[in-house]
Amino acid sequence: MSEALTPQQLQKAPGTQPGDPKLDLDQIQGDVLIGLQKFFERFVFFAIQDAPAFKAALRQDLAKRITTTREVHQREFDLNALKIQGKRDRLPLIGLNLGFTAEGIGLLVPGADLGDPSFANGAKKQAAALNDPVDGQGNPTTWLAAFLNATIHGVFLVTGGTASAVQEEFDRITGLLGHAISVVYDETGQSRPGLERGHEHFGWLDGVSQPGIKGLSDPFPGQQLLDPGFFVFGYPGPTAAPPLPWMRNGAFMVFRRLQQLVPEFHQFLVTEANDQGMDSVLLGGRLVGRWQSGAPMELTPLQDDSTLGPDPQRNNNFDFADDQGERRCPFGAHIRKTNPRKDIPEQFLDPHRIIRAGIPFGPELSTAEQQGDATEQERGLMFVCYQTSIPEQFEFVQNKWANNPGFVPGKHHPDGTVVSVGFDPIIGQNAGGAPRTTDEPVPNYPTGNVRSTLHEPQNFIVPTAAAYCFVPSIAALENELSA
Ligand code: N7H
Repeated sequence: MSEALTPQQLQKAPGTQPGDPKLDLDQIQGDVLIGLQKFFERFVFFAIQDAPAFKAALRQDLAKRITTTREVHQREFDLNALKIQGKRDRLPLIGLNLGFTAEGIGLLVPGADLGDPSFANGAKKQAAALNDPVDGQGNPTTWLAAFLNATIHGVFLVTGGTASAVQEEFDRITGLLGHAISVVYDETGQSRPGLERGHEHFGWLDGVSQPGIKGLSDPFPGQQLLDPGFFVFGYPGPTAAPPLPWMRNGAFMVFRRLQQLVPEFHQFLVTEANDQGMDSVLLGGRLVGRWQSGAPMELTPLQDDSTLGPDPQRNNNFDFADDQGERRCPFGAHIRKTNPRKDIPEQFLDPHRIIRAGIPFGPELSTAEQQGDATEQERGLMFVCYQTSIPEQFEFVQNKWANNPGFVPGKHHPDGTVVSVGFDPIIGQNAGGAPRTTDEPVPNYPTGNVRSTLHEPQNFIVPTAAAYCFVPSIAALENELSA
């Protein structure tokens, strides 16, 4: 998750090598490649009630208010400068981005085919294929009613450094649109407080690893540098030309509201670690592939190093190539399942990378929840990711990697038997919610003489909503979508 202002982002310099594609930073919405700066992020899902009025507002006012990649990039440097001066003031930093579902695009540009079957189907129809719990008709059983029953045409992402800045922008947008839209679902995610800033609700530092982008990023050691066309249309990458010319500088956004059962997960770590005769903090680290501080197990397998996690020069400088016995990190660890690095050849890895840009939602744990080991108030992650193909990127990672116990294939135990890697213990979903296993939770570093299996009795992440959107360029908002 790139909750903006990660250490990487703050320290990153604009890097363009000769021959790199020239990105149109004024056209690409700001959340796509770098991430809007956000302490608060309001997700405003809406239905268009009056298409001509909506188009008029979009053309005249809204498109100009959208925060671009250039602005986000500039803000990083401004913030970095403040940080260097030791100033920690919260700036308003209002951000606004806008995406449309297939139904929304269909209303604005009738007959438009964006060439992505999952986008066209919509998130609800794709839920069963992701192993979200569904009923006999394929309807998700754990989703919020608004995402099951209502028509959603689009979403505004309203971000800012303060709650009041976000509220002001929300009022401005809804004021401009008047009766042209009705709000279907509205929820604000926010960074966790104090030292937990940048950490998701299970406790881990998030936003540590993102792919670098040619023409934009100066890669840190170990950071893969990819063609921009994997994430934004109209540039070198998997698809030479977008299916429609106005898709240039646009991207697909996947939104998933993922509830996290935090006390239950922590209790599970303690019980399981006890059964396996190990430390629960170490077990958690092996399931994610990083210590809570962000330090990779690959670089420090037996004890945390709190200086490593926030250090972009070191925190991705590993590739699993020298760890074919799961000694440092299990094959099934969340970060190894979702980015297996050198476990698989580059040509099978690159087409499936995503840029993450989520934010936590919900309150901190109450004392009662901590003491009772049971969730009473909902909390979790507003997971957001960007790509140019939903089936090949988000859905592929969730379905073909995290949910697939056979991935990574071709791994062997020291005795020659094949490793059944198991599910991603964080996000893996088994059809019907059946219990899941993952290989080698117990550290076998450095000797490799322990063999163990993790038994997970339940999912600790519950999908509660999803939407597939297209996030157009500024020009498309001003022209084709508002014509
Ligand atoms: Fe994951 N977590 O807290 O355990 N994730 N993730 N994720 N995730 C990552 O590198 C988490 C989810 C990826 O390149 C970290 O930012 C949680 C989904 C990918 O090394 C942590 C949820 C999908 C990476 C978490 C969740 C992914 C990644 C390490 C849900 C895609 C980069 C810190 C509530 C389908 C891997 C970091 C790499 C990293 C957690 C969801 C994918 C701590 C709690 C749905 C590609």
